[in-house]
Amino acid sequence: MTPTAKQATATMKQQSDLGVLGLAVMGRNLALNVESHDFQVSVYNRTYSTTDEFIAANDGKRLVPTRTLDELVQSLASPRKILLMVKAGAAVDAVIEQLIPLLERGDIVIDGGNSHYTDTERRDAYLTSKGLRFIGAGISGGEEGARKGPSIMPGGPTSTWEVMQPIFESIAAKAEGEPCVSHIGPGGAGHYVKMIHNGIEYGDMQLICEAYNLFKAAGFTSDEMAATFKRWNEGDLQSYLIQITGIALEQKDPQTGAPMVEIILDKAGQKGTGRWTLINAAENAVVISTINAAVEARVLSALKEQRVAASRELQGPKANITVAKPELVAKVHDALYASKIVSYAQGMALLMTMSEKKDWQLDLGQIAAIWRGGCIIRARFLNRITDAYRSNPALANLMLDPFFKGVLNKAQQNWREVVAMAVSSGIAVPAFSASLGYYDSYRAERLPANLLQAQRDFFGAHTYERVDKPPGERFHTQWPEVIG
Ligand code: NBP
Repeated sequence: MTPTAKQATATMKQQSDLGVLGLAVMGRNLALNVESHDFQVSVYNRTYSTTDEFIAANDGKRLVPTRTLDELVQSLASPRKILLMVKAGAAVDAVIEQLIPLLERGDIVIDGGNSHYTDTERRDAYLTSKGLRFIGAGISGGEEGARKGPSIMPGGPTSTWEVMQPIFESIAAKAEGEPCVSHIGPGGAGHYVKMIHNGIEYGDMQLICEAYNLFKAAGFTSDEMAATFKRWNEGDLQSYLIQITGIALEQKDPQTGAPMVEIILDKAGQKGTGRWTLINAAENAVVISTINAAVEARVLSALKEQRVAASRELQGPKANITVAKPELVAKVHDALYASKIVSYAQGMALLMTMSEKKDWQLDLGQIAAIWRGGCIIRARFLNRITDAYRSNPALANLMLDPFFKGVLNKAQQNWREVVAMAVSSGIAVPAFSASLGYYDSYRAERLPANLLQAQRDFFGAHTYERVDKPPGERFHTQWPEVIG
């Protein structure tokens, strides 16, 4: 036995503070994170060899391997706390069914996977009916976050959150000294907020890709682009995604020496959380056009073979970006920053709508605060969102906050020029232009919806309101008959 192992064994408790069920990438790293904060962790994986390997690789740590679920449950201090880190979907239900007969009243099951919030609500009601307690916790940050400090979005009853709080707060990332975790709300609120986080992540990534695409069309080398993103990471665009983009762009393919990103096939994958966000936004009539554009951009990218064929059939202009490079960088910076603000404004509007609908009482400022560290969208600018909602919790739209309004007003001219430049060069910028379209629609005193209402009244007698009469009064016109 190594000295560390001896020392650890000496401090082993009879029963563990937490059980982690599922030892794939996330589970094993979270178990190590919890253990490193002075907790004893029991671990279980359906395939025992994984548990065995994990324990062998982490000799001396306060980890207790368990071979069966019964052993796992028996190894835990009461009330038992079991963190499920299994594949989202049927596996979560299967594991819950197996655990129920083994657990006692008041024990806590935490689902830390990427579950759909409606599944979480269903499981919450089910476990509560069995006298058990349930937390649906969104956990963001991937492998590294899980090990070193993720952003955690737990939903469930306040009393259950309070039991979990010491563990969650110690393992979460810290941003300016504050743990990136707080109680989000009841039921499925935590997993819902994680879903919106992922939707926003899709938007952020696509906006960065559009900036890259414009730079490429303007003849930037990948090293020039890397330097640009690195510089941006020092300023108001500072974020994890900008940082990793700068690093990725300077990597060279060891086989060819070419920039690594140019060797990677332009076909994006997705796991579905972006699509869930779109469906939910549509169900609640909230516009999230930037995230929508981002999800659709991934879908279109996947049609690689069709795109290659169409590139020979469908005509467009030759890219012709003549703006000097430093000027282009400044303009694209503004387009990216403004589009990002719009994307967050849309995401926050969706959070606010669902909060009201479900009476979750989400604290939008606090949600932005716990996204500042650990998670994929971590960024300096989230502090500004926190400030915006702290000074006005009823803010109708983030774009109207004095700080963001100032940025948008300053950036809007460059933003337009970038979108115009892209359109006239035949370069698709779906997220930049969707964001600008939202901005221009939202700030339009009068939209062409008057004509739309005329059309609806024409073919369906749907009636309309008049500009010169009180709201709510409905009118109908006998429109001329259409022949043929
Ligand atoms: P996976 O999502 O790849 O799931 C693999 C784990 O699930 C293994 O431990 C596997 O056991 C277990 N499992 C399955 Br599959 N079916 C099971 C069943 N019927 N009963 C018991 N165990 C079962 O793991 P992951 O990538 O670590 O992700 C875990 C969760 O965290 C997911 O919901 C994921 O979406 C979410 N998440 C992942 C990331 C990431 O970066 N990977 C980031 C954020 C959130 P086995 O070894 O016996 O097959």
